[in-house]
Amino acid sequence: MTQAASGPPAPDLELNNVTDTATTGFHRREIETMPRTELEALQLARLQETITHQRANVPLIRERLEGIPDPERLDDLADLPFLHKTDLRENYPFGLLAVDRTELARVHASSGTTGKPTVVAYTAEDLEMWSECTARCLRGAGIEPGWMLHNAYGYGLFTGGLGMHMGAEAAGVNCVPVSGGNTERQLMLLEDFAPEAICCTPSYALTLGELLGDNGPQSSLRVGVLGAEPWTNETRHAIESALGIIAVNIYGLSEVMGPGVSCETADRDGLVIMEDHFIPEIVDPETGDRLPDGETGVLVLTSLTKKAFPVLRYWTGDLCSLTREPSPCGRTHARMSFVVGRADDMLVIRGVNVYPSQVEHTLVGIDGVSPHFQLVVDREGTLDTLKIRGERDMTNSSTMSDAELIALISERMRSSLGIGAKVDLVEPGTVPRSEGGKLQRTLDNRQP
Ligand code: DLL
Repeated sequence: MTQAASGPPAPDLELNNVTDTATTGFHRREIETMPRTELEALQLARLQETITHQRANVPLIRERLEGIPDPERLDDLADLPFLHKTDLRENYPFGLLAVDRTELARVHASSGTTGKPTVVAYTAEDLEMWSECTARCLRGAGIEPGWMLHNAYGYGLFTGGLGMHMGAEAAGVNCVPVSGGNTERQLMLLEDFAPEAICCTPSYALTLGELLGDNGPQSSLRVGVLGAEPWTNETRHAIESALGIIAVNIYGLSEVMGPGVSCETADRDGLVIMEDHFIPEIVDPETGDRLPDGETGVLVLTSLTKKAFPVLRYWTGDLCSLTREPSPCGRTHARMSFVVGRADDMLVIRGVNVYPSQVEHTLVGIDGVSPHFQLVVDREGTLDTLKIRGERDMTNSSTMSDAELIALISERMRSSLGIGAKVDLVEPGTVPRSEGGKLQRTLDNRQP
């Protein structure tokens, strides 16, 4: 998978050097390995149904689609307008629903950075479809029916906890609904219950790995299904060795469903998109034009089976690339790369675009440096400054002095970011850790 000229670094999908203890399984093999011609025929039929349903039930969409003929081919999807997060905000809370409120079985919401949350809703049928998607994720990751899953995603309005919980139940996996936070209790339950699998954010997996210390690699855990925030293959290596697991990447967003839009299998070779339920497109962030497979751009998703809150061409803002090559495990659905950032995560520092994932990619790969870091952006007079606060990896036997390590990090950062950054090696344990949820690693102190 290649990268767009001006974007963040191409995602590294190289496999890890860990001993595999899990092999991918299937939840709905016939669908997951369906020949692409059949899959695409199914997508077209479902797309047409979704558009009819939206025209009939959502006034805003009916207005926007006026004069646009129904797609006769999948490619015609590109003629439809995008749906943006602002559309959800402007129609808060239930203005985009395509069913009557009495038909709803559940509501979720994601906390916005400003003001009101983004609200989404599901019928009972939608919840069943969602459970099937997350069940596929768990089975594909190598989790077997009968295993125990420590579910440390937050339960509540956030889609992570309940989304994975339903998938575990559908896959015959025993789910421990721990939710986020209260790390002491999490550590106790991990030891006492001895679950084989865990799901949580990658940053929380790092926190748990650090606290488990030498006991981490010997823990009962074998598989981790981690996502909800950007991370890199380098961080994956760190998590896999700290916890002795295979760590797969799961992606999703509440506007489109929640976790389970896509997920890696135990092969860790790209995130398989549940293409019988969602059509992915990659578009140019500036022009909105479709980009070919392999190029990095904004992921745009269309739902094909949701009833309460269907979305046509939802602009996720997440930057990644696609491949439609069949997977080694026999799955035929398109795969996406790691998300390399969001257009709105990009920092412009002295005119240079910097993605936090570039820093993570460079820093976490350096021997002797821990995977915990923070970016601090300030303005001194008229000049923007970037500081990277990192820590030494105390479990690593690197013989470099602090000064040598700082010089090495600075040099690598300059060549990867194209600008100089001040590097501070702070006391181990000082940089903020995830306490259960998504971790904000960037502190931008500049005035807007
Ligand atoms: O984070 C859903 C989720 C829960 C996904 C648990 C995976 C596991 P939201 O709170 O609506 O939903 O946030 C969605 O989080 O647009 C991405 O920017 C980011 N995100 C989610 N998964 C990944 C991932 C859930 N694997 C937003 N890699 C999305 C990078 C991710 N970013």
